[in-house]
Amino acid sequence: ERSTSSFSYSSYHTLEEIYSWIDNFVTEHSDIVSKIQIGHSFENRSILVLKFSTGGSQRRAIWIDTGIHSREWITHATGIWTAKKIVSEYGKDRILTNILNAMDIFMEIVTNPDGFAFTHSMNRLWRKNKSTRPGIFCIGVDLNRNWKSGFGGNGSNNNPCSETYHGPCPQSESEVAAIVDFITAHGNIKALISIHSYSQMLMYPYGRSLEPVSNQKELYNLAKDAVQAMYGVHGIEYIYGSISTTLYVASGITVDWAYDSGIKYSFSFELRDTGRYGFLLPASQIVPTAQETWMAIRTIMEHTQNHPY
Ligand code: PAY
Ligand code: ZN
Repeated sequence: ERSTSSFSYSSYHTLEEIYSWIDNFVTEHSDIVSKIQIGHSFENRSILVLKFSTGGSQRRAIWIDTGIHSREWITHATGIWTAKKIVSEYGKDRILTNILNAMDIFMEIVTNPDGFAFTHSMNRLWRKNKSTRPGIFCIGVDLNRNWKSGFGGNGSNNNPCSETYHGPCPQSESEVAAIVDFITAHGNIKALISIHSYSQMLMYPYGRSLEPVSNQKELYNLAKDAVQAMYGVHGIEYIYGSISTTLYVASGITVDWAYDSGIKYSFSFELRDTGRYGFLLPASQIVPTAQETWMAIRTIMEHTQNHPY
């Protein structure tokens, strides 16, 4: 791709296409967007984060990641569309403009680059990363079971051949360690949104147990507002609640770690659909999915901005 104006936001793309889109995007919007390399994957690919900032230093910030599970292609596509939306709405949409005048936004679009490359070359339904270890026959760790919070607990698997294998120890995977190091060093991330598919859900911690978080009422009400805003776009229904009570118990996940690290606005999405196409969501649904998701993300960002802590 030569510029982002010739890039199709309604198609799925390879890793190379996305990485070259990132370079063009940063060049075209260098006033508010920059690219940060936060680490390397197991197979030594760059792990990239987009930073949206209108100034200041270490401003309060929102973190958004997509594609931690490589087969969830709608999430990368939604992330790309969202990045473009942020730059085009800045200065137009009052709410987004206020947010970006006070806070930064970080977006990691390809959170599992090795797995994503593999979904294009060999196995469309690959979920985990691609790490290998001496003496272990099966490949890959589930990056959404490798976080410190509740590591090894219910809804994670000790068997390296399992799709939910948690890995040998917390943050054993460079893809997870890169985020932990970045967010910890930043120290001012106030909301985290981790985007998966599919099931049409908006959820908050905990995944690891049925125990309610201390601001569960606030998160419930915020999720309700966000889901209502989503519904208004195309009439698609999302259900909401804690992960353990809405989906299933899952331990060692991103949002539990974020919440336990002091990020009290931590959410995960499961985007479209509810199973008809599942991970193989037709490209014709990329833009509508991204449009409705944007309304929810905007709702969460606005609440975060209006409730400083
Ligand atoms: O969103 O973090 C979350 C919940 C836990 C997800 C997980 O198992 O890691 C839920 C699944 C996912 O998005 O990976 C749901 C999908 C449909 C799946 O792979 O089963
Ligand atoms: Zn997932």
